[in-house]
Amino acid sequence: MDILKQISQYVVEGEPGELEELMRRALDQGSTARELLDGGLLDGMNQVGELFREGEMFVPEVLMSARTMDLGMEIIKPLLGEGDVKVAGKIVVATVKGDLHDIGKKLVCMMLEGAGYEIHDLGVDVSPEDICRAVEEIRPDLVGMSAMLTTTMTAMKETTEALRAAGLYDSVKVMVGGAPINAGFAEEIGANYSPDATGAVELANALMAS
Ligand code: B12
Repeated sequence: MDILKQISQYVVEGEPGELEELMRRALDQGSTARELLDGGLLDGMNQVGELFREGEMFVPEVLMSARTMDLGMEIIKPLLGEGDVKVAGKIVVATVKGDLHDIGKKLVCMMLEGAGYEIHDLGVDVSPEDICRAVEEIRPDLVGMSAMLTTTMTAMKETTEALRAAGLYDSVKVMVGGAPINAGFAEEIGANYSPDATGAVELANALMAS
């Protein structure tokens, strides 16, 4: 089996020890962080998503896969940002209230950090009030919100409304993303959308320039 397929398989099976060893070996042998991310880790997580949807994987197994994916991302994190030193802007990022999914958000943070942004990651299940408080304290250029459940998308709307009510909305630009989110929803709530982490960097750069 080729190395990328094996990495993806370890994510599906939730085997962090094996994954770490193989990823370090692959990097030693000249694979790039980007190759391991796209062809290995993300491919594995996509398979997990399908198996979960089909009822062939359950929450405890998905958690093991998530932990394995996390470890894989930690290994490549220092390599993705190599070469960038300038601070492109400050971004507050959070998974919204009621939502505990953070793999995609972490990936977005990693890519933005790699592109030179100063990231303030507030974590998961973050209320509109806490996001407003962070915006007041940190005074970021951008706010990024992640939601993976259709039931938590509404918390994004509540957050943009809370930012407006607190008079903070005009001082930041808001980006949103996550599986149930689309451009139409983003526009409706006064935010900007990108479907993935690479797009998030392009979007952040465009928003900073506008
Ligand atoms: C891993 C996972 C979990 C893990 C999360 C672990 C963790 N630490 O994150 C655990 C087991 C905890 C979990 C729990 C639940 N989950 Co879940 N989970 C998933 C799964 C399989 C993968 C998500 C993932 O990490 N994908 C990989 C990452 C890299 O992709 P991503 O998150 O989409 O992020 C990318 C983009 O969306 C975008 N992006 C993300 N955020 C942002 C933010 C910004 C600003 C931007 C610009 C872009 C952006 O960029 C990212 C990188 O490219 C998905 C299936 C799926 N297809 O998504 C279900 C899924 C999201 N879960 C689902 C469900 C139902 C649940 C539970 C309710 C299950 C239960 N019965 O308990 C709970 C809810 C817990 C809660 N309150 O949040 C459903 C949601 C259905 C829906 N429409 O609402 C899904 C779609 C599975 C399914 N098909 O049924 N889950």
